[in-house]
Amino acid sequence: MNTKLKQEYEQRGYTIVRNAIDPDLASEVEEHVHSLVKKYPNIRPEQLHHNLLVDDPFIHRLVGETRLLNIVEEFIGHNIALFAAHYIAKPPFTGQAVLWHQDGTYWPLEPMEVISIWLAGTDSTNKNGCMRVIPGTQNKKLTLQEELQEVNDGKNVLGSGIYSSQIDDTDAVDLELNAGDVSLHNPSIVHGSNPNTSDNWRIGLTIRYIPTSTFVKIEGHRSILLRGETDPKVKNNFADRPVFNPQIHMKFNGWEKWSLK
Ligand SMILES: O=C(O)CCC(=O)C(=O)O
Repeated sequence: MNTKLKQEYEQRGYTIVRNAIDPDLASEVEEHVHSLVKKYPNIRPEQLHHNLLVDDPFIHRLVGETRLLNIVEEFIGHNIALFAAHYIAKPPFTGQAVLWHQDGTYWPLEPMEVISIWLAGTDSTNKNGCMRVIPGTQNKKLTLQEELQEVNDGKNVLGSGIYSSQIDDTDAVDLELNAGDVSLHNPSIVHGSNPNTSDNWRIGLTIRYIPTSTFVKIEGHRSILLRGETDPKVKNNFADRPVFNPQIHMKFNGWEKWSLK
């Protein structure tokens, strides 16, 4: 058990694991985003949401990566599911910002037992709009959705955020990562990111892991069972294991294992 990682997370509401996945897998993440951008030309690359990913064999392979699940198991135990994944890929010069928010505001999870991994598919720095957190805010109560400011100016990944008058970002920390690193954050911590005005892509995958005892209260939502057992008392839906189809899926290392049910 990596108690240092847990201690850091408990104290600060976030922590970082360097080289959490191999460079080859991180390169595939980058390639995957570019393949999805081609496949969905009318969808902004910051908006490649769970519904577009949940039947994709590469995503199942990636979120089920043993090294990631071993980290997650320390926090939420052995019975692990994916609640949601979302690529927030910011293109050069025009990449959108993410307004200050707490993830838990948006999630109908019962209980709110969940851990987020933010996986870097490219380097993610202050220059290209890395994620930023305000340490200590993981202990604040969740802002309700009706208390948020709605902002639909096309410049933000989320259409809402916490009013800036309620934010003190003096102590905000840039979570600068290299491709293949991950950060972990608490569902209550206030976080966001600046636009990408640099000439490089900033690619990140948000991966939300829950214990199978957490109920996802969204009609028709499909989670992915990744390790251990489902909980018979908790009626979540799970996606089937996808079958690799070269017409629609990116080829990746190990795709053959996904070519048969
Ligand atoms: O990708 C970003 O800049 C923000 C990510 C985020 O809000 C999250 O992972 O909850």
